[in-house]
Amino acid sequence: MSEIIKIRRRILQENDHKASQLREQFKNEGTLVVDLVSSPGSGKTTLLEKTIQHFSERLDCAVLVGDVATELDANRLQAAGAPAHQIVTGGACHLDAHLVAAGLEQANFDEVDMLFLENVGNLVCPTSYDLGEDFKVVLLSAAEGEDKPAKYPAIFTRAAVCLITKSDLFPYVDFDLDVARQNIKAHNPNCRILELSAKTGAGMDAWCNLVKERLKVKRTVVV
Ligand SMILES: Nc1nc2c(ncn2[C@@H]2O[C@H](COP(=O)(O)OP(=O)(O)OP(=O)(O)O)[C@@H](O)[C@H]2O)c(=O)[nH]1
Ligand SMILES: [Mg+2]
Repeated sequence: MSEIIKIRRRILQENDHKASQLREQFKNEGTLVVDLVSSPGSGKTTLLEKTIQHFSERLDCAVLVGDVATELDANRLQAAGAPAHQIVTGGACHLDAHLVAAGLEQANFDEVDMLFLENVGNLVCPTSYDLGEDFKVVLLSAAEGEDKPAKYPAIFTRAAVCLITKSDLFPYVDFDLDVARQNIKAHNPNCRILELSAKTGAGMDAWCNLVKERLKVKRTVVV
């Protein structure tokens, strides 16, 4: 085995160890944790702004958001009404479990019902990193093209949910929804696929219900 493969394997093992500790912590706290992954600009922060607002009077949400630079997204999410903490990776193209643990320590959130992790915009690097989440969600926006699940299969294989975002753009872009669905299902037949527009609100209820149901199931299992 080459040195590079050995080092990469060790990094992932250490990450998995930390992720297991986080998962145990989230289980004890009864917090549902969702990792959002997509290419840059697919609509992660906008989706979270609307999700936070949807739950504002019923459930407590918090967000850890990763970006290579700036605190812009954390500022947006705080303005939307949720405790949010920015992890500035300074170059790293993904969050890892150690960054999440350090971010949580710095953020010092109160216990929440749902913790959203907005990963760094990237369809490749976040795939291999367990963050202790309950499930990963991949976003694919209408403007990106229906071929992306075929070209970047790993994250579509790993994600439990795929959100086809910016559905309000369907009339204006050449996006073949049927082919997109086939491309996702080819890699992950069990993937739950939802179409939505955070801009118009179409499909947002289905997404929020899905998250709420997952929280219910998690708490039923824990208790
Ligand atoms: N038309 C339309 N535009 C949207 C929608 N959701 C997000 N946008 C726009 O898409 C752009 C990127 O949205 P963000 O929410 O910042 O995307 P992101 O995935 O968080 O981006 P990064 O954090 O940089 O990876 C912004 O100009 C949004 O206003 C939508 O449902 N419809
Ligand atoms: Mg963002």
